[in-house]
Amino acid sequence: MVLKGGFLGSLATTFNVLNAGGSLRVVLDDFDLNLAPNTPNTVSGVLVTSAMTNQYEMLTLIENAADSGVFTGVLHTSVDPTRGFDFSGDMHVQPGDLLNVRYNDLSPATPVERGVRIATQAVLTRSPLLLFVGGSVTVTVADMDMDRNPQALYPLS
Ligand SMILES: [Ca+2]
Ligand SMILES: [Ca+2]
Repeated sequence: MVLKGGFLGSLATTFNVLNAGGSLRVVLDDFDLNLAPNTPNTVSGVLVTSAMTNQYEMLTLIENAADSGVFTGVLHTSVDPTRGFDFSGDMHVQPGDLLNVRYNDLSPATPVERGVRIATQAVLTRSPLLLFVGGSVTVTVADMDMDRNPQALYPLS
């Protein structure tokens, strides 16, 4: 493979936080991989790894136009706490998991990475558990995704 050389690839994902079971769209921008200007090229070698189970999935990306150097691919996920088969095309994820999306650019020789968090489901608790007429109830929402600023109390709306 002859590389035109020198463009450092950049990776983007549709979401920084993905719902478990959702599909993650990955975009790689590296003009070096546009080997034929008159036809869309394909790129395999974008590796996605689950931090919780260490399952691997390899994405094949397709150039979105004949001469763009921009490649897109989709990773499907399933809500399943067991480790899925590597390279099955279906990443098993659970809430709180962290997916690492990695592409090893050959020119320049530099790994490019992005992290995508799997959303945690909010847990509702109330206190007291038994209500009496005229009493008050406190509802607590525990959801790390809502906490955009860990230094401050964040108002829910
Ligand atoms: Ca490159
Ligand atoms: Ca092309």
